[in-house]
Amino acid sequence: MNTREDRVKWFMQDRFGLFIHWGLYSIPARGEWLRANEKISIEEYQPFFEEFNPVHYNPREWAKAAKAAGQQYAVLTAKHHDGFCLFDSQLTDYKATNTPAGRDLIKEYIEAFRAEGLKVGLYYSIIDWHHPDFPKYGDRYHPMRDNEEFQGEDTHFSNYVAYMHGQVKELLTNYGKIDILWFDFSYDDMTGEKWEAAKLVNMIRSMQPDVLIDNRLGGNIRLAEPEVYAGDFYSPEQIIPPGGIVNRANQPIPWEACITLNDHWGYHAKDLNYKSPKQVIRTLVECVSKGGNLLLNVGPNAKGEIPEQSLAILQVVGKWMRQNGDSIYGCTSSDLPKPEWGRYTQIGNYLYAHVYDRGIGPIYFQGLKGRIKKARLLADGSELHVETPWMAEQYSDIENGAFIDLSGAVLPDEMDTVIELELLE
Ligand code: FHN
Repeated sequence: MNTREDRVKWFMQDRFGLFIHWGLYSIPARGEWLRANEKISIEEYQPFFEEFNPVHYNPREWAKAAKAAGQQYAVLTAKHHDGFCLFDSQLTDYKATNTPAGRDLIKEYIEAFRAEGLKVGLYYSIIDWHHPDFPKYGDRYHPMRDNEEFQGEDTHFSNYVAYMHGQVKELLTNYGKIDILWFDFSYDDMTGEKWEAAKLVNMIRSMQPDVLIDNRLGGNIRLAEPEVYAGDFYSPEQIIPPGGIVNRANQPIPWEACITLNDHWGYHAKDLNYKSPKQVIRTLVECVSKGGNLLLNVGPNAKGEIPEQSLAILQVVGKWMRQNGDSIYGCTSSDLPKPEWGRYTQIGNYLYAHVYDRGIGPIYFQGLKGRIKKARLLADGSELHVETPWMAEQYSDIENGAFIDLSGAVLPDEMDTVIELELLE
């Protein structure tokens, strides 16, 4: 019986993944919540099913872009809240193989990303606004939540639960080894055993014991003895937990922050509010400096193309990762206090100083006097010298501090200049 600690080893090493939100909602191009936000009925949404034909869908290109960005795994929406299945499920007709696309988009994604050496995850919405037995009127989010036509409707939620479990079984049966099952999301009383989550997870573990599961089936992953369905990692969204995530015994637990590149998960044609490559790099560093992962999202359009703006950001991030990936992969938090000029990540006796603020004079390393065996600029491997310059003699912490004088008034990389410090054992 493998443990969570066994299962998450690769996850804690890989640190950086690609989230992909894609489906029928890419056609109206107003984000994946448009049915709920605009109270769109199944009938009003049906034209997008009739039309869906991503003629430029080439997941190998997606995989190459992710790999070049330094991402080590990916998570693609197999089914989002609208209930549309990108995979060839035998339990519904509401699937990509029945649209003009006529293909199993998940099969192609998994084959392509595996071929590029990336691990493959599947996002699966436990919410389903298409299934007839999912609660509608009075539900907190359902597109028909206020439509009195559905008041008193006779639904059989157990039918939906059986359908949901059956689809998860399909995903774990028909596509080989799946590395992550990313369930989304529980709310109000729609949580835990409402989904028959223990039975679901026991089935998952019997089929693919190594698959990672997020914490959105319900339960409390921070308990000393979490429920079987509480998951393998915590999944903060659009936020980085200030001090990382610990359980009730104050022990760090695996976590992954999922963050959009603009302000929407699914494709939104008018949302051009993209983060800069610098923001993405510093977000990734912050996650790792707090013991977590970053799952960075793209929302491909109706043609199956990742937006150019997203690709451009990923390319810049990838260049930085090629030079500085050692300060991310397998790294975690340091016990040292956060320095004024940036952040630390660490793996064993290698401490990585992520310098954001050049400041004036030498870079000051509190508490590291006599502890640094070697210092290198990570990007090019050039030697840096640890020495106490004259001006520090009178005005700085020469008792406990170490100093590195980066020549010049500007940093070699204003996004994040990384100094590799090999510490004495
Ligand atoms: O409702 C979803 C949303 O569409 C998106 O999939 C995010 C990604 O984590 N999860 C839910 C919102 O918390």
